[in-house]
Amino acid sequence: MALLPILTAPDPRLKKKSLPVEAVDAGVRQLMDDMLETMYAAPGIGLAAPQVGVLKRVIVLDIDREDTRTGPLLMANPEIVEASDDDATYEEGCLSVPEHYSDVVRPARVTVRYLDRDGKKQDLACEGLLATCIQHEIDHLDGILFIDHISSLKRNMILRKLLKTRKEKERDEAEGKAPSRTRDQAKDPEHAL
Ligand code: GNR
Ligand code: NI
Repeated sequence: MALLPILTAPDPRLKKKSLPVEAVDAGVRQLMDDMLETMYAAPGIGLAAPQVGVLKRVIVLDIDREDTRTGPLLMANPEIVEASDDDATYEEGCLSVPEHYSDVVRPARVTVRYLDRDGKKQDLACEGLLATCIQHEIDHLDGILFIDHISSLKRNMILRKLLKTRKEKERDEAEGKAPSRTRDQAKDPEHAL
């Protein structure tokens, strides 16, 4: 098991279309297990392979709620085979768009067809947060983020803020490489100049 670094927007890899897996082999199972561990650690309720820089159609989810206790769901090549006409609105967030949340409208119920960890074909009917989350994860496999479902004004504002935060972090890290004397060290005779 391993924790994988999560990419944040804007990153060109998050805009790419992922390729189906040919089979759920040992490599894909390893990826699923690492993604699940990474998702729990984040913490999040879903994660798609492109978020960890792997452009394969693999997603993991775990919606642990009073009304929907599915346990961990590991899916390869997931596809929506049925969607309801009526919509539901959820306030969505994304590990690749940290600290930003927006209402997104999607079909309220969907049926998803996928290969499970054993490579067995499954059909799962979903509603509520699980339906929303599965659609959010499959969007990732097509290079779509939840901010692509909101107004371009709001989207561009979020992307600008994310870029600014990243630049500040990079600047702090660059300065951190040559650590300046801390206040405590300055007071300590052993660190006197
Ligand atoms: O952890 C997550 N929470 C969430 C909340 C509402 C709608 C979608 C999600 S998915 C998100 C984790 C994530 O970024 N998955 O791609
Ligand atoms: Ni996401």
